Amino acid sequence: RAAERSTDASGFPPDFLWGCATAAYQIEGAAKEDGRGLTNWDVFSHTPGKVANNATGDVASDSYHRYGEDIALMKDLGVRAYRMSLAWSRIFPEGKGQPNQKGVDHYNRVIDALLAAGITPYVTMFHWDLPQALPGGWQNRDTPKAFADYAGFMAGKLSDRVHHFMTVNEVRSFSDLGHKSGTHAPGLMLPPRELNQVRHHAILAHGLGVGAIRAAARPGTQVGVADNATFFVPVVETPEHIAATLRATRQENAMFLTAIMEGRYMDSYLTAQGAAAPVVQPGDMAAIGSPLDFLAINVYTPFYVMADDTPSGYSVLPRTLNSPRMPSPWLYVSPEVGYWSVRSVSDLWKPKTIFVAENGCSADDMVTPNGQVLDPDRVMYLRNCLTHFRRATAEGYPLKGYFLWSLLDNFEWADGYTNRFGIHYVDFETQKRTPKLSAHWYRELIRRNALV
Ligand code: GBH
Repeated sequence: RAAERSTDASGFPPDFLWGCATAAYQIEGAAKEDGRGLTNWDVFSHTPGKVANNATGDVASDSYHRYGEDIALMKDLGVRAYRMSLAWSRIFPEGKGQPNQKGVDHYNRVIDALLAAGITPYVTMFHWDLPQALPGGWQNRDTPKAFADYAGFMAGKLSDRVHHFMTVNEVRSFSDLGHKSGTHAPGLMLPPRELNQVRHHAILAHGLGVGAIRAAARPGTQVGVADNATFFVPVVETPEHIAATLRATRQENAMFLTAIMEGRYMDSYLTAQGAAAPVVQPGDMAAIGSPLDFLAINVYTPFYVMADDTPSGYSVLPRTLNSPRMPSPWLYVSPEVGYWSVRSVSDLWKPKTIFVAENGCSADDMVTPNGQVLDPDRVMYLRNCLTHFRRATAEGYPLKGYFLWSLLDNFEWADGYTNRFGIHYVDFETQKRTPKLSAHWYRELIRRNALV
């Protein structure tokens, strides 16, 4: 097998980590089992009109019961790593207070089964399912503290076997979709000052979480964040447009990843927000800027950017009517983001290690009469993205691994079950899993450690 591994222009570094990703609320189901507490997503999805077809995560892909089957699928693919999230409300049903041992037992079983299959777990502490009992949710400054307590507690339980933790998934998504557009839980549309405070609490949760995980975990435990920074691609690869790309990346993520990587809010952000700027307490920015062992990025849709002589020095191009996209209306096809996402964070902040924590797409799955599931559009999308991620590795950027979103079809948040991101098809009536064409393709790519 090693002899077959490619060293030509399609190859990835020999130790490149191939994986798949999922998140608790999207796959587990078992919403009322073993003492799990209610989350904001239970409430939101059970509110008529919030999720497509009023779908919920009550059952989802039933992975709470079928994790053994899911691990077998991964073993079959040959992935070396699995990015999963923990459901905070299985551990602390009220968000804080008394832990629920049955929740801890569940994740111990999953981790042990992964290790027995030779698959390394990468654990995200929070992927959007907030315990409903926490008063005021992310608007309350106590929530980041409760998060840190929970994250530290679980790091203490798992760090004998789990060596990579991500604090939170996508601060922008759960802040803004939940509290600005209101399209995700808890469905609020807050005015700017309150919104900025939620954003501050989100990155503060990350920062306090880093400290709590480090304090509780064994030495050597690696801690990072999984963020979907807004990424940019230069319209033309010339020095001035590349410089504009870096300016845009830093500026447009000022209240999220830029603050995390730099430990301060950019002056231009604070000035622009004026009276709506968040209230920052002493010590907050130091926590938010805690040095990380790795940076994990979720990479989907970028914007094209060009240099100009406006005060910011750049303009973001609008989408055109016919920009190609996948079935999720927000998911434009711009595979160059694979290279530019990695290069931008690397040039700006020099993280020692970068992982792609998510990349993938919805696509139309065609089920043949003999039960095969064909998704050539997904293969096209993934192959193109990986071509550009490969360029980043070839140029020496410290991209060490890639987690494909997603291992299997699941609850796609406000889209319910209408958009499928899996490389395994899930029949949501029977819960039967079927590898799609893309799974066969990914297996072959991993086997060769090269584009295929
Ligand atoms: C990721 O978010 C999530 O981490 C993951 O849970 C999810 O399943 C996956 O992507 C696929 O969506 O409809 O106009 O309100 C990706 C970033 C940002 C994508 C917000 C969806 C909603 C845009 N997400 N976006 S809109």
